[in-house]
Amino acid sequence: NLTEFDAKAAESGSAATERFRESGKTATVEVPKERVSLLANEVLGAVYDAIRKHKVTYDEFNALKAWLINVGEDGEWPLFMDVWVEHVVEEVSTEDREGNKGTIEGPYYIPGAPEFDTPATLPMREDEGGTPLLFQGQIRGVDGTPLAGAKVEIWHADDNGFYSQFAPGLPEWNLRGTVAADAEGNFALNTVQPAPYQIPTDGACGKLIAAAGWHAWRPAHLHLKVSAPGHQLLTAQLYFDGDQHLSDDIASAVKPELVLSPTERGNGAGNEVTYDFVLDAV
Ligand code: MBD
Ligand code: FE
Repeated sequence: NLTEFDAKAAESGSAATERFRESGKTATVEVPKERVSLLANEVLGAVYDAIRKHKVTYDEFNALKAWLINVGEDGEWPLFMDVWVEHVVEEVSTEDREGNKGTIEGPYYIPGAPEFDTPATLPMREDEGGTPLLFQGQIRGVDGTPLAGAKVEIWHADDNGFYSQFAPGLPEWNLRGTVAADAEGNFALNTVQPAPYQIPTDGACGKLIAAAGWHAWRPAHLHLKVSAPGHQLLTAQLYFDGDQHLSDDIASAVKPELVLSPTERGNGAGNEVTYDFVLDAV
């Protein structure tokens, strides 16, 4: 009987690769020839520049080749892309928004989580670890109008830093859910505060981190997708004040607007925090 502590990079990686293939994200993509050529030339040009500038050796070239092969074998291309590339794509694709800041989706989103009306409690184990957290807020348009029909999808790691469906031994939808807000866009949900998250250290991405002398940590975070009819989908993460990795997230996905400051509810009831979302119209 495997537990979440038996999580292996190659298994969470291949689950993430499989999920990406099934996501439909590539189904409609057709990038024009001119654009492929432009971008491929520019990226390769940047690689040639680095090789010349630093006089890259054959040993280094072969080490890179071997490592790239391992990224694929470990299924870690989704992890690599989301940790080291997605934040800039997110930045340029949302630069015109007036409403809420968002941030990267990351590799562990799964659509179709169980649905609840507000106030909700996310699916969790009877003895789920972590400080209980009541998370509530309102979803509005940029003009301040409360948005009827709004939904908050939320997914996050447990108190040990593991995600359901990507580590063994966890209930299928643990700490994942879709919460329907009320007619005024208000939502409230009960969960537990996640722990800081370390990306798998035993796969190819972990090898790069160790070889470069970096660290593998992300600050503790809640992942969210907030939606409402007639409005742009907001993909975001929320972090916690005082987390030591807010300033050195390996995935470069922290923004100051996305940091929560929960307060104690008293009587051992855990913490609570209010955070409102503002969505741009489509
Ligand atoms: C995560 O949990 C995550 O959110 C990102 C962006 C990358 C790896 C793991
Ligand atoms: Fe995450």
